[in-house]
Amino acid sequence: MEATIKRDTVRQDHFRNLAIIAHVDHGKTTLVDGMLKQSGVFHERQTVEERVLDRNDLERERGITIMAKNIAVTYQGYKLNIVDTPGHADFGGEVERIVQMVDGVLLLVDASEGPMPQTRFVLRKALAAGLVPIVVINKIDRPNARLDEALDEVLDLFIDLGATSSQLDFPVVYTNAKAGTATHDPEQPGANLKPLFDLIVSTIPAPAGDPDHPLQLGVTLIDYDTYVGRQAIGRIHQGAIRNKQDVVVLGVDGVPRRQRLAGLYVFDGLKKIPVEEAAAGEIVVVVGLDEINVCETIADPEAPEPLSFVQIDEPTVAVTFLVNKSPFAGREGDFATSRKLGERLTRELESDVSLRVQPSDSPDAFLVAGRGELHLSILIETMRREGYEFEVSRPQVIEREIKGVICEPVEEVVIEAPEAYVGVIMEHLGPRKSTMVNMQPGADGQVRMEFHVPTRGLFGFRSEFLTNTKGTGVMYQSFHHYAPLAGEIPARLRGSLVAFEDGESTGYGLENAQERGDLFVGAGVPVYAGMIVGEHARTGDLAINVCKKKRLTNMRSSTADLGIKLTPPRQLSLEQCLEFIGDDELLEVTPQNLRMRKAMQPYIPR
Ligand SMILES: Nc1nc2c(ncn2[C@@H]2O[C@H](COP(=O)(O)OP(=O)(O)OP(=O)(O)O)[C@@H](O)[C@H]2O)c(=O)[nH]1
Ligand SMILES: [Mg+2]
Repeated sequence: MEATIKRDTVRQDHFRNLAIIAHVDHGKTTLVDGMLKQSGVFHERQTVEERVLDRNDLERERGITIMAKNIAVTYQGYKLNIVDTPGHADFGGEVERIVQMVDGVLLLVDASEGPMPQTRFVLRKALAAGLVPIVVINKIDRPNARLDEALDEVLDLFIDLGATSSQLDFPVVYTNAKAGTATHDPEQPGANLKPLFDLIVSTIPAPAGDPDHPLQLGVTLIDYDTYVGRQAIGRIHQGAIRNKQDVVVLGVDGVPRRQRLAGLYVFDGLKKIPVEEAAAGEIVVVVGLDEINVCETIADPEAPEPLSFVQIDEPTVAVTFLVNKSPFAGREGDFATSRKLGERLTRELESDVSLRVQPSDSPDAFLVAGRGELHLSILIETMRREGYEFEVSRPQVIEREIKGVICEPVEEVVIEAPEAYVGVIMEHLGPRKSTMVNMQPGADGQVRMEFHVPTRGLFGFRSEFLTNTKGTGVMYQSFHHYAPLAGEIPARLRGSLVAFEDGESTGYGLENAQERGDLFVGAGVPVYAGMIVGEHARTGDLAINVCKKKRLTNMRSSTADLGIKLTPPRQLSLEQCLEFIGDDELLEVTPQNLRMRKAMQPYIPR
């Protein structure tokens, strides 16, 4: 938004607007807990759950932040508007927008891990937006914390990203977010977060903006509330805004829309409190502008002038969403039509600017592009919980022509694993067209390796990696650059076990099937011809009759099943299903079930 704002005009001295950015799990949301607690937001005896901001179901289940969220605390007369951001690479789009709302960032770095791929990504965005950084070395209580190395690596990262000399002069504070303590000297343990609060007030500049200028409010986040409807969250860059006033919304499409505010709020602790007026520098919530989207400007009707928003990185991965056409279609979901599917996907676009939805040649299929498999799988999971049923195709990477050459996305992958597994990791990454860029021994026999791998080559790698390292390895990936196509990458080696007719799986049928591979279903499960019931132990598919009943002798069939020993089926998660399905296969998603099937219909076993 630099273009229209002179950051050095009038400053709103009692505000500080900042975001907390970091790689996934480095402790952002936990630090917010501490800041909320120590600024007296909760009553003395109130029990507060951990990571209180991660309140949506999927966030709590997965222990990660998916959506950025605002809070505000008061410290010594200053109002600190703080934005917690997601650290997972797939939700990097949130961070890209938020840097436009704040003047400074807390760059959190885990003291034992040091900077990781997403640290680089978020710091690059923050530096490019000209934000003032404070480096927070967190988790200093961990036994393998290495404060000096971590800090050195952060400094290298700043230099590498071309930080200006004043950005390089960043202050550092050491924290234990879990205990809620900060200190300037790691030898002297802190007692509370006061050193951090003081640093925020003294280093992050007060927001610029002239309250007498015509209104310009940049919308950065959208929230919903069943009570008040659509809420636009953004910063007032210039001027002031009054509740119930008329405004003009300058849309991304360039068409101005005149509308009236129905409510105006500011953040206070975890809450939004109604106000009659707010001015430049403040971050506000605006209600009543029905169609409002992110990256739009709310402006003065007399002198409407748009803010310029920075370009958001393009999506790298796409899946096709299709109307469910499996033999079980329409049985389990509340919304299943092409119209419902299209409307829901379009709605998602309004709040998620890093997503793209394109109609396809068929009215029943939509191409949905996002930042990564998790970005898309969270959307799939959210929709299925809302009652939608549909099918999705295998994820594809989005190629792009650069200077006449077809290029594909390449990810930076950081792997940490015990030394003993280096061989097997290399063996599996090799055929995936990876390039090793760094390898160094870490603490306790661990090795840290950095690779560049085409995004395409990483599909299906994670589960293989976890198996190969017996769950001891960690792996992070983040989009790095586009490069010319790397050549052919071998597809999944093992085929699918495919049910051969409609019916219900039986112990007897499954017992035969399990000799041919790993099963995904147990006994008594409704199946249809063409449904994938397991992974074949060899290449190529195998059609198999899992509904077969033992010919009745004089025993009843249920008793006949008693002697059967079935290995418990492998339950694939949504992400694992997306990784498993091949080009000629689909994943059927309903509120109750995930089923994989051959796309061909009717299914004719070969
Ligand atoms: N030992 C220790 N653990 C911490 C500290 N800070 C955070 N943690 C733990 O680290 C884990 C991740 O913390 P979060 O606050 O969810 O991390 P985050 O950066 O918000 O993660 P994302 O939002 O998913 O990127 C949690 O289990 C925290 O309890 C710390 O200072 N010391
Ligand atoms: Mg978080």
